[in-house]
Amino acid sequence: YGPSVEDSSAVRHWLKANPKFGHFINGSFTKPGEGFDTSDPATGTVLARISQGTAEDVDAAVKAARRAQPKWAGLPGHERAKYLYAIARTIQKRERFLSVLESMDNGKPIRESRDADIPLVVRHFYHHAGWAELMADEFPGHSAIGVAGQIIPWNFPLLMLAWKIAPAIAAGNTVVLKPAEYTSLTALAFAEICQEVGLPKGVVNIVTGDGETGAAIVASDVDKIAFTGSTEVGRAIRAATAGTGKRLTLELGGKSPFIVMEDADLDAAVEGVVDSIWFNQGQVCCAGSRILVAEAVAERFEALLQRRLATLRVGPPLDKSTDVGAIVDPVQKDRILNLTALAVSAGADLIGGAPRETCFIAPGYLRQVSPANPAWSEEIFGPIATLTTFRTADEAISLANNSRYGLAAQIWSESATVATDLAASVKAGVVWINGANMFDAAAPFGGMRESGYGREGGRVGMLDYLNGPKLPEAKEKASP
Ligand code: TXE
Repeated sequence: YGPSVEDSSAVRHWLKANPKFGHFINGSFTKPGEGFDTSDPATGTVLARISQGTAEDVDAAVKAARRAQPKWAGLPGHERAKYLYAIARTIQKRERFLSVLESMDNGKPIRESRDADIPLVVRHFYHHAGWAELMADEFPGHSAIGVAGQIIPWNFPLLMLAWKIAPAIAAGNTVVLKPAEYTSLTALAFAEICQEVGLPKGVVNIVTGDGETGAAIVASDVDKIAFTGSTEVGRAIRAATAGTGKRLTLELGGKSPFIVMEDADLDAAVEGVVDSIWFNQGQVCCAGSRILVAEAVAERFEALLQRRLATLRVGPPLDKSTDVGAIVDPVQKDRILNLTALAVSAGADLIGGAPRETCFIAPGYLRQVSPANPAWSEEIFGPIATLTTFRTADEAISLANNSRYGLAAQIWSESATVATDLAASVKAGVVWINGANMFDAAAPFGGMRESGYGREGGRVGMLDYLNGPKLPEAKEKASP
């Protein structure tokens, strides 16, 4: 490792002091129980041992959250805000530590955890501190739901935690959150931050474990479930909560179209592909995984795309010059390779996309993918896009909407009229024009169709953590 490799000694020191983690319940860590190892996917090295949460652990966490909730909700909004500000500030001070920890546990390039994940986490807590302060004025007649059970995936571990916890506690709820089994470490570091800022006991509880622990949270005495993860598990959770009276929001998979019109700035669109499907090794729910390009410019676009693809550096996540890091786990790597092989046997051409050592896969894309190819509809969730050409705008729309999903869409065109007309016809929760993966704490994010329902971020996201009248559209105003 040369000088471009981020220093990981602070994280190694922390892991040495904490070889085994318990759960974070009622303000303290429990004794570590039976569990599993969490590893660095780039090297296969075991980082720590994580406890497998049982139904009893979940029950203890829910009880702690239940006890803490009335007092937490009863605090004036500006008092709750103080804690969110303190959390944001502490994460900001520990940005480097948390970025390194995230990259080691998840495999994402340090440049991404340092420049995208952790700054967005900080922004999310600052933003929601603002909502806590404004609660009484902005949400009159509303009250917190109670205790929220929150289950998150491994692709943006600390950021998904922030998306779930910040609005919930700003609104006066208390939470029991389960991180994904591959990536529990930043959630546990977050639990330490909650202790450090003196967050009242029981407001945030973290129970680690796999899908069984998740199912125990769904079955427990919580008032709401917020889930981000696979469509299959989302469906199971919907069935399990039906008829229970629990509120539910689901943010599930996607197969989002990336539409390149004839008049697009092709260089910019190529950078869009890099940011969209090769960012985070393609493990992004809203990745522009279906590239649809106008036939008239397809050849030129592909030439540029292949030239750019050849410059991407696949390498150690902690190396600051790495563009593409490791896939989160060998299971996910196999899944990506199997889906890609299936697409090739159905007639697609694979450009790039070769497997490398441990959990690495080179970025790539599949050409000549028709809607009959399994790669058209299956979420590969890796650095492999599909590419299909179209002739007219109508055809682009019908291809874009030919999906069971509806999470995001991207449109590349130099004409505002063409782009906004298309945007209105595409079925997606979010449409980006001449841009990719643009997130902000003030902008609600969520899906349509089998991508789920509910929104996270901004005013609309707050309403998913409140009981009370739905606010009229006219009440929409600038966020804090
Ligand atoms: O997801 P799971 P997996 C998609 C993506 C990926 C595939 C499989 O296509 O390749 O899903 O990934 C918890 N009740 N996405 O298997 O299982 C689990 O412990 C309650 C897209 O990792 O859905 C983890 O905390 N919870 C997605 C979380 O659900 C359960 C991000 C997500 O894991 C549970 C992740 C159960 N029965 C995967 N079973 C996105 N939209 O961003 C599992 N869990």
